[in-house]
Amino acid sequence: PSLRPDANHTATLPPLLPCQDVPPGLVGRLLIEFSSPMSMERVQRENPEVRAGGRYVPPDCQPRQRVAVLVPFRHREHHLKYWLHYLHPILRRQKVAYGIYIVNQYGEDTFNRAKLLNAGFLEALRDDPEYDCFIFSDVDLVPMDDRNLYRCYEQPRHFAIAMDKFGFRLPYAGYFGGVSGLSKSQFLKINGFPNEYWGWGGEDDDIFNRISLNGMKVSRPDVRIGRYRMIKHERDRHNEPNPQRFTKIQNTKLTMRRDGISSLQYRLVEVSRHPLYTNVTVDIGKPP
Ligand code: UDH
Repeated sequence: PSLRPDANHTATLPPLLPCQDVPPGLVGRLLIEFSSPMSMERVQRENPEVRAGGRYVPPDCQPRQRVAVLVPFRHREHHLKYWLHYLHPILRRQKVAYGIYIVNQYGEDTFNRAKLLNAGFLEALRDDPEYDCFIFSDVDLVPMDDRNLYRCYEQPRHFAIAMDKFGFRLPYAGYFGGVSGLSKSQFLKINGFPNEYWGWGGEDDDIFNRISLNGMKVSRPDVRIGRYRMIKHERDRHNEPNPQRFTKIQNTKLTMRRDGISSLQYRLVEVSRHPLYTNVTVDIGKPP
């Protein structure tokens, strides 16, 4: 008789062992490029293990965390194909139990990355209340090493520490942009992200301030492992640099308790399950 009886008898299966702290199938440094053509059909064909809505659970071990990967988004379909092409296999090798959420800003008003991510946090939890770890990733950033483990840590994590566009170095000590991760309790402790940064810049520094002001420290991978390639692009329309960002980041201590997940308001426009991701379109309004 088989050790793995058919579906009618799964209740008798022995429980899976916890996934190993260092997953055994990692390959290390990866070749990442964005010049060969990519299609969503190809990415779907190459990732049949991913379930509808971009969900995956390792089949051979019991994952320790449930990870929602949230991507702020508008009009970046071309980047999304590459991002999904690279990220799904990496997350699978990392033995992550995950769901991918593309948090799409409705309409054409000024972009607001941090507010989108706040909305994504609540919508992911509504989709699956079991998520206990949240990874926030720009759609144009792909890790160059699968030892950069997409999970949550004792302290809030900054993953994208060595991007090609910054010469594979941190641009400044308090940089928290690009890709970051907080457990549910770390996220709630800082009252989530600020909702009041419209346009480009500053929201990541505000989040860094929130973490420090709440007695936490940013944790980071080794600089040889935290390397990223960014898909080159021009500045998007309706995401101009925000001139208020310099004064706003001086005031995090005063604003963080009133501005955050506790004060978030938005209108859910649509949730749709695609083969490799869940699209969540939200109307987050416009700057005052
Ligand atoms: N994003 C969108 N759509 C937008 C704006 C931003 O999806 O219209 C998301 C996307 O996930 C992106 C992230 O927000 O990766 C961050 O925005 P960004 O890529 O514009 O920020 P970055 O700092 O680039 O990477 C700034 C403009 C650089 C212009 C350089 C011209 N040579």
